[in-house]
Amino acid sequence: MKFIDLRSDTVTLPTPEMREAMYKAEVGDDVYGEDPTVNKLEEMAADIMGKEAALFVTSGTQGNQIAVMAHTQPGDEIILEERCHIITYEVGGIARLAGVQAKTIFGKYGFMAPEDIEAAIREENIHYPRTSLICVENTHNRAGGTVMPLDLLKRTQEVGQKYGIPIHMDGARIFNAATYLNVDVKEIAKYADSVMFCLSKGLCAPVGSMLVGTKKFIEKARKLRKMLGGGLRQAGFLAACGIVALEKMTKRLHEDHINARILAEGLSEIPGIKLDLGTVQTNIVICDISGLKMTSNELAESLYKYNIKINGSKNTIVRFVTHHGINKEDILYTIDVIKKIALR
Ligand code: TLP
Repeated sequence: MKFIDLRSDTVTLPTPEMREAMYKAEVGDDVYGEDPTVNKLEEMAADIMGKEAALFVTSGTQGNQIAVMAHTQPGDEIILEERCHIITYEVGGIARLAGVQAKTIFGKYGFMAPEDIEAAIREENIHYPRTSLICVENTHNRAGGTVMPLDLLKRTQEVGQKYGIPIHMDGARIFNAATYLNVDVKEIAKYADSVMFCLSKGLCAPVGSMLVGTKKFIEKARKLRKMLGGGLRQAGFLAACGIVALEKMTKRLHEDHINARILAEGLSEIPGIKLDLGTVQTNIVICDISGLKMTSNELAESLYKYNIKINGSKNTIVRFVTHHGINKEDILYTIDVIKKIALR
């Protein structure tokens, strides 16, 4: 039975080409640096992002956590947007693993104003922690897959440089951002000292993310990855899929963006659903269904009966994510079903 799975782009399955690449992959022990396929993927990733070096990590969460640990010392403070993934969905890891505290700032569309970042940077005072990192998320997941404008990124970088504070970008969906802006991904990555991006979301690889930065940063990150149990052995089987992801799958993301737009426009016409079309820039659609007098858990349950999966919760905010496994017919069917549920 086919399900239309709009819970996340993490549900994407490896393509036939990836399965083939896995079968044929040349592998070795990556902890010894001897897996040729992992080495190739890391070189490719660094090159694509315009950075000196890259590290294959098990997940986006691991990449972000390693980055925070590598850039900071326990007791430091780091600046992040209030709804970002690191704060919302990483199990409090920055407190537990890096031992840092968070200074969160609300940013319209998920992007902190450079003046607010500057105001939040601590001056020297015996009472204060040291501000040692600024994190940005691009695209911003909980703000609706929004893309950070390049001039805002540049101004954020300038604030970091003025105070000697590095910038880490959670670029889990950085290729969606590059697709939306129609720029080379380097044009985005150049504004951050380190970037984490995911192979296992819209790009369909089964496992893995990349962390990129300077050689020195990646050396430190490699050791931290080992400490966290992320030193994989014959990881080339996974890296082989990552290579296909980077060579092929970054070029089709506009299809997901078109489908998200169709879904958003369809939903925005349903009475009881509130949706800011301005936030629908990539493959994520977030709406508020409070007007339907149901929670998102209840909507999820109703949709499941029609073979549509979304993530539910006790509140009324609903997220839909389009990806390689979703086509236009799926989207039109989903709009029809939600209309039916809303009008009943
Ligand atoms: N996001 C997942 C869930 O964790 C919420 C999703 O379904 O969207 N940064 C961003 C911006 C992300 O959206 C995610 C995954 C991650 C980091 C973490 O990646 P993984 O899941 O590989 O740890």
